[in-house]
Amino acid sequence: MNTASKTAPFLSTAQWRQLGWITAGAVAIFAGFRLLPTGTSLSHMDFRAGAKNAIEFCDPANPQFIPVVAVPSPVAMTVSGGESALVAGRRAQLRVTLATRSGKPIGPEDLVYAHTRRLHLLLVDASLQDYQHVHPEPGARRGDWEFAFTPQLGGGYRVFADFTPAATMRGLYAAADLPGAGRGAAVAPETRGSGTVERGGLRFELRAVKSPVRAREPADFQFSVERVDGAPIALEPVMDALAHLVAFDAARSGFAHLHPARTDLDARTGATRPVLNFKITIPKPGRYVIWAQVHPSGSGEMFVPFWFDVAP
Ligand SMILES: [Cu+2]
Repeated sequence: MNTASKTAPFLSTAQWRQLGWITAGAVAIFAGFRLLPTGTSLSHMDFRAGAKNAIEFCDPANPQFIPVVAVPSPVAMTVSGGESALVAGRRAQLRVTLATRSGKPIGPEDLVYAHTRRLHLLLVDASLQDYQHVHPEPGARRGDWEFAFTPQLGGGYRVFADFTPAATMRGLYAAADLPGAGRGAAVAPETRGSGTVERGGLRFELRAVKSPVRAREPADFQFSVERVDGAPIALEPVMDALAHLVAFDAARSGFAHLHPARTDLDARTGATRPVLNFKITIPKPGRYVIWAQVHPSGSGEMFVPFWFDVAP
């Protein structure tokens, strides 16, 4: 057998050229895909909670009270802008800055839409009598999120952030404090213990199905809205649900964000007293407030507080 044929190329020049083009094409497509904005450049490793990750993995089917302040979040959150301290009644233009513990900024492409928004801020004053829920917009610099709010009360506000990284698809939280001028408001006695609040011709009721509510036991709550005059009432969706309940403990160590068991929005029309069911498990006994966020049509969004005790 002659050696010439052994080393002769097994492809013709034309075939080599074709192979070259195909390879070049494949490389170009691969490079093209690599260059496509794939959303987040962060990985799940960027959101690993160093400590016991009680803060992660909020299971929407069994909402828990999240001890946001007690457990270090894998996300660093700072709030800046506005004046040195909040002033009751004065609108403050503020900025939240989110970054991973290693300092990587967390921008809009790093968070997925959850309840119609990428980032939810829950702001509550020290007396728990003013709760506001705002949705910051991405700022000019990656990691910055701009928002404005008008504190109703003096003293400082705690800001809780609620978001879902695209890299983990699991709810995550962080918290920061906003100092405020003046003394905080004392808790007004008449707000204690009443499961019914009347406001603007509407009657709101929140009651625990089984009383007392006990720590570490799943508790069912029923929330209802009706017109004092008995006329039919419609509820407009708020962040894709008919109402949101947020529970805070007196120390503002964390919160629980509850959504109605019923996810369909059919309960919007025609009823005279729509009733929504919620479930929550609270780990520690003590005094809590549940703020209901609801949008009765024609009344705009409303925030209504209900106080209750959790027994040991
Ligand atoms: Cu929200």
